[in-house]
Amino acid sequence: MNKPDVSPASPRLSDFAEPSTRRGFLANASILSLTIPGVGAALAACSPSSQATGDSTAVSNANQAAATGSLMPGQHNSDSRLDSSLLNGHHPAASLTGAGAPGATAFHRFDPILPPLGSGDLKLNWHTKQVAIRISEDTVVAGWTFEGDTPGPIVHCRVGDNVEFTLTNDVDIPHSMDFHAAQINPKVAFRSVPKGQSVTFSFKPKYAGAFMYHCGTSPVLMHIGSGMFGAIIVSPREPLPPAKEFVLIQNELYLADAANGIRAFDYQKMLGTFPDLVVFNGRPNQYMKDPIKVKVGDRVRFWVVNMGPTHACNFHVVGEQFDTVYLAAPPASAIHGVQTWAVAPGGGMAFELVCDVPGEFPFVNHGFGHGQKGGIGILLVES
Ligand SMILES: [Cu+2]
Repeated sequence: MNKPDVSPASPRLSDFAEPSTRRGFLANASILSLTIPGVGAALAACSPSSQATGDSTAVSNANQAAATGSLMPGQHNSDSRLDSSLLNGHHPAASLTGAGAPGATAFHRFDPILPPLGSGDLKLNWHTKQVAIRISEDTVVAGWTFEGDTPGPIVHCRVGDNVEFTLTNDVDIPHSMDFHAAQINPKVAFRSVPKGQSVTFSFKPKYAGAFMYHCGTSPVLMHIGSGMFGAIIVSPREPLPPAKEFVLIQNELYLADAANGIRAFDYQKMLGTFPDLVVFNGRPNQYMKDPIKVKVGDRVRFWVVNMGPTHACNFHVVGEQFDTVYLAAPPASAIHGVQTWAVAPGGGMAFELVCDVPGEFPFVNHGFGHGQKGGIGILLVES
């Protein structure tokens, strides 16, 4: 985790809105229930109708969830798909936001397929955007993003490729970019940039692997926790065995109550480390409803990256064993015959399995307190 040289002002609710839509976004979002010093005043000044919920605590959240009875489903079925199917309904901590979120993006399934390699060097020109994102049928979140979605775009390159990256900040809050695949002076490359300015840097990944990228602007917890992250997958120069390759990015969501249909990210909850949702690729249970499909005989390679910001991803596939897990840069550090392996926050690893039999295989965070909060999907192996 880098520590940028620039110390931006404390983020404000008003920072969330583009100038042209500031009033509307304040009315709709009224939300950043942050308890960073100064934010409360900004809230009050900028949004008289806001419903500050900065006093949310893990305890009250637990009480709320318990009050719904939703953490005690009282259901059991020996079929793992059916067990996990209780997640297909409304999430315990997700208040209904329904259609009352004007301007929100339509729900889309985040494509987990690893993008193909390009012809060589990469030149990326990204912008920061603040977007109300529908992450499920009933939940819209107020996202801080790279390129308008969370996670941001999946980057795929090879060891030694030159990655030239430019970040332009279009919003009022300073932002930055920290690529874990880079070896570079963070004080220069990963510095925060204010609105209207850009930062450009280049790097050549030295190691293969699944790497995180994220905004590193202080407080980093809030910028990651609000959606500013993604994955860069670095393939080795010598190709790995042919496989169907997917990227799974785990992150936790700490959400304030809905205000006008939109749930802000709650910094106080982030500090409490008791998430409302733990998800793969930004949306709870999306691969339960629309599984990842492969064929019998396929080798599947999951590039698993854990954005955190705080908890581990204890990756496991029900009914399968990992043929190979690469503890570090593939193809080195391979271990075989693995049931579960933890990916640390800020870390990433490659997991391979060979689909010998057809069926529905749930991939889960086997820390089930988190798996039950949305960190689960289905690998559908078809004959
Ligand atoms: Cu940021």
